[in-house]
Amino acid sequence: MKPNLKDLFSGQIYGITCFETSCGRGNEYVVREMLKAGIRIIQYREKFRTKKIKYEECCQLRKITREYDALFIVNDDVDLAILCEADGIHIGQNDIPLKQVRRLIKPNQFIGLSTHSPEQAKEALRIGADYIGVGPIYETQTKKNTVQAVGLEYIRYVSQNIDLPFVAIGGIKESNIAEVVKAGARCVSLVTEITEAPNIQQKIKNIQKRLERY
Ligand code: TZP
Ligand code: MG
Repeated sequence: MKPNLKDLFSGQIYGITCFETSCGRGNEYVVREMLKAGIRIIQYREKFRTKKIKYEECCQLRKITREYDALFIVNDDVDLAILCEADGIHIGQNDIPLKQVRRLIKPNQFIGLSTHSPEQAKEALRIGADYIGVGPIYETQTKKNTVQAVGLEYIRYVSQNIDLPFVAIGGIKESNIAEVVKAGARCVSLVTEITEAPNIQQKIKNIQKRLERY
């Protein structure tokens, strides 16, 4: 059975790996810090590593996330998601079409799709995405060649019109998370804010406090 993402995405931080911004710390260390601080959704997203290293890291992180009963999601690589028995796969607008990804994965695996506009959100619902990414909310350096920042208005639109779990992403920091939550986000992803933090667990605790307040 697929997990109930509506509940699992409620009031949560969605953790994403990013070796480039992790200040030399390995993904295993960073993910363990996230899990120790209470994050229960981890996405493996590495754009500049060989397939072999990605495979090895995914297998390792799959094991660790199981220890914490956390969801493990692989970005882009459907083959890796299948091989490491990830809970889900996350794809973008320019990846293999969702319908085809569905043919490859197991019935209990879910698919997340990045969206950047109301049209894409409606289409995601129509084609059966299990959850959507909503962003980039603010300008971000993390995603190269990315689309323009979509702003808080898009969060409002999705929270009011699209009946799918979603994660808000892109340029979100401890300092601006309040307005993201106020706009309707119940699940947020802060990539550099967390991976760059000298004390990752403390940073996550601070963000969690702000999430709880709204
Ligand atoms: N998708 C939209 S923006 C983004 C992704 C993967 C990167 C977000 O990184 P940051 O550091 O939280 O701005
Ligand atoms: Mg992709």
